[in-house]
Amino acid sequence: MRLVPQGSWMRAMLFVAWMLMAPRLVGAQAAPSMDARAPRYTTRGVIEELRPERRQIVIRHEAVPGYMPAMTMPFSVEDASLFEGLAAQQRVEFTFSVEGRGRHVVRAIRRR
Ligand SMILES: [Cu+2]
Repeated sequence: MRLVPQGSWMRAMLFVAWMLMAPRLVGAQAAPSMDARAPRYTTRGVIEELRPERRQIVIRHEAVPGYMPAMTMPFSVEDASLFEGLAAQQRVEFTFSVEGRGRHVVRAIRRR
């Protein structure tokens, strides 16, 4: 390593540190929510509509005791692989988490 004046070396180190940290900071903001404390519920329903381009599944779901009555609503999908093998009108059992701002995210889903 070439010897450089102290000030330049410090600046270089700060720059390297910034380069290492920046992608993580950006990643932390863009990363999908995965709060381990987010409440999760499992229920059953029927797929009304698949919206892979919007990362959504509209499900007519049964009542979720203590949380919400039966209704048709969109759920977010962060893991696109969950769409595989699904089709409209399928009966499913699924687990979703309740994230910030009332976002409901499908965490697991299977045909029944
Ligand atoms: Cu609902």
